[in-house]
Amino acid sequence: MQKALISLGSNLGESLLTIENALNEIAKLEGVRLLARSALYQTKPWGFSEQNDFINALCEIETSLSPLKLLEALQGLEQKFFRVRSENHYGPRTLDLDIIDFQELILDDPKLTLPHPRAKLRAFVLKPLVDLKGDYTFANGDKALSLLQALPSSELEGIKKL
Ligand code: PH2
Ligand code: MG
Ligand code: MG
Repeated sequence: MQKALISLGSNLGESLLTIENALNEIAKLEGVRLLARSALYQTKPWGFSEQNDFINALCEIETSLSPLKLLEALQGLEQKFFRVRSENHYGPRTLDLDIIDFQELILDDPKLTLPHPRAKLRAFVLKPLVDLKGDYTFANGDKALSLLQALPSSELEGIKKL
């Protein structure tokens, strides 16, 4: 069994409900056990500001799946929640499930980079992570708490625990 972190995000439709339902669906995936989940956060859009606020959360799982099989399973769930992929990499979505870290693995696959390359820049990932795991250390040695403290204060002001 291997541990992994998954970030959840939504800013289209009934986002609060979507994130709660997605957490339940993750817990039901074959080969996946939900170990812990964060609170929900309302967060200002990152990367592309002309869109609604997001609801974000983070969970920790234990899994027997490989990283790419886990990615497939999560993309299956995104489809189930009617996600339509658009040109805009940072644009609105009903459900986004990103693998943030997977055991001690460093991976540079065209389909999946681990740890998630932008997690270190995102308060909406780091804040729930620090709440859940304290000063978590990523597979590449990065420390969640130091990264969070290094962010500009505007990033932290943009997220609100619900
Ligand atoms: N996801 C993005 C782009 N921007 N901003 C917030 N606040 N939350 C997200 O989950 C998010 C984002 C691309 O996946
Ligand atoms: Mg994402
Ligand atoms: Mg994604």
